[in-house]
Amino acid sequence: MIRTGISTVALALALAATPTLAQTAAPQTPAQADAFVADAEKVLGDFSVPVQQATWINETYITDDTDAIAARFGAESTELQVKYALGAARFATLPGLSYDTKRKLDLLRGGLTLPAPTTPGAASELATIVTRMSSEYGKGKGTLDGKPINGSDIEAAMGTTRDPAKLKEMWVSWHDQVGAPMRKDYARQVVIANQGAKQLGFADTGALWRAGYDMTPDQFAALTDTLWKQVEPLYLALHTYVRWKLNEKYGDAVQAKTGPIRADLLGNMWAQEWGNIYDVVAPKGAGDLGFDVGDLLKAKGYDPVRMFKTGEGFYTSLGFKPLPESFWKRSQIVKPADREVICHASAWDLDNKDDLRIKMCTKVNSDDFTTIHHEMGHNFYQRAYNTKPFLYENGANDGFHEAIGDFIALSITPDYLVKIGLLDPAKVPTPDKDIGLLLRQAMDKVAFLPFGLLIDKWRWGVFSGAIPESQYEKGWNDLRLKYQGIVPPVARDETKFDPGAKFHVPASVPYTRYFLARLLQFQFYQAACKQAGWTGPLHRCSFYGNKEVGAKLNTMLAMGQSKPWPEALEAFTGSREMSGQAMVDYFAPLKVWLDAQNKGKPSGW
Ligand code: X8Z
Ligand code: ZN
Repeated sequence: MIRTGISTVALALALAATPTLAQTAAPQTPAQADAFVADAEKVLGDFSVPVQQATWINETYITDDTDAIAARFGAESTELQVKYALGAARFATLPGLSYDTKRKLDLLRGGLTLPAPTTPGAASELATIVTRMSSEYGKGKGTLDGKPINGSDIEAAMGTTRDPAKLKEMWVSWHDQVGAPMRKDYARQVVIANQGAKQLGFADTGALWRAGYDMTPDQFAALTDTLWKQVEPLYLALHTYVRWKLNEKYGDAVQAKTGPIRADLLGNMWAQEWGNIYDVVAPKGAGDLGFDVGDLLKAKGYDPVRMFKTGEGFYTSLGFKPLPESFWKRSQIVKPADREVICHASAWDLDNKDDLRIKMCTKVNSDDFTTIHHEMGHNFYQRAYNTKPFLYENGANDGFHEAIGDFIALSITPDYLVKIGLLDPAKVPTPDKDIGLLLRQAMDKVAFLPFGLLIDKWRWGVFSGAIPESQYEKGWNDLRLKYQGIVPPVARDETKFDPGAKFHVPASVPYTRYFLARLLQFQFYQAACKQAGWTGPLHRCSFYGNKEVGAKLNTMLAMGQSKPWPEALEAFTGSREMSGQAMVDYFAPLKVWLDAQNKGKPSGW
């Protein structure tokens, strides 16, 4: 899977604050540092292959045995990474280090997501807990009409069901049956990982996560707040409009005209993307797009493999080499019928060279068509940097990794759908349908922003102790209300654990990356459309087939994490700043329209 990114400045600062680490052991020479890094790179690179193989087998065939094997490899991998992280600390203040050695030492120190302390047994206990939570999530079931329903089916059903009682049943059963049972394991995991983070010189695990962005953890937290402020008015306008429409559809008893929105009405189990209820909010006339990508795929008889081939076709049109033969043999494209797997989509490079794979439980619908482009973005990124040294084989920061495929998918415009034969040319929405197109896009992209931000606000709070174990559930619901303006369909108490019902919490995947990616993808898209000489409305631009854009993109991707992320951003966009402005520009016509619709209506919650 995707390894995490890292910072340089932050680590140096963190290190300076921990003299015990910096001052242990005798002084070293730059040549010894070079040798240490070379050894680390070789050993960690070699060991990452069997670790990934064991994890792949576990996630595509969950049994007690594969859990045990994955946990064992996970523990060994953590121990090894911790050993090198602690070793790297000894060289950090040494003068005369080369640029690459210095950067790689910093990467070694901050490269763990869940460190364990060196206490015997700690890494093993942590790995066992993490594997258990992740597998329990994979096997998790909710109910619909009283019957069990698995994760990928319930996710799809939340998108198509419009009966509030059934939505409530699915929401409550999923959160009660999947989230609540992991509460104790999660709390224990926090304790162990925090001990590990402290031993590495970080205040807590959240500070370690925030250290991966070429600035200090505090600076990074402040940056995320600044970025949110740029796009918050857009979210507020969408929330106001959508709440009104939900009230029109369901009436006051289900969705009031004021206050927060009921979380299960938004077409997604986590209320993170709302595009599935576009039919509920579409304005008359201007909102009738005349097509839905999922319906088009079904009408043309697409199956999941053809959806994948279509996604690959976008990348090859930019000049990227087709995926290797092994991709098609080894990927898990649909849910196996005879065993438990983790359905949540992920992209892998098992040998850090060209053993690229995707693991999905693909359904023929619009969400999964986008997800295929998303996952392939990871694979093409991994391949672009596969000649870099092992420690540089990662995204410029983790937000970049998450943004590439989404940026490509922004080019799935009506004209593009015509080009690939999915949409009848006579059905291309006319310019008077632009608001509908933008609103459809905003329901996914804009709606996501506060969710993308709050998952790690919660985890940062949990790791720092600001949200104690006795208030896990309250802390979660407070943030959901504050940032998203949503409430659960039924009252929750501290016997529950709703964060555990979202994949990335049990699987320990940091989430701020997706918030950053939501903004970065519009920066990339705006830049690509400019490179392509596009002069029309931004949301109608598709750079499909543009080899110059592809070549320039490849330059950024091939850098991996060899340089601080502003350099990678500059290489493709000319800017060194992450910013919400490109997204604001893209949705500017919609904002004007939403403000007009919302006039005189209650806003906020
Ligand atoms: O987890 C993912 C990808 C795998 S990296 C499918 N995403 C986030 C989510 O599903 O919550 C993509 C969008 C946000
Ligand atoms: Zn991803």
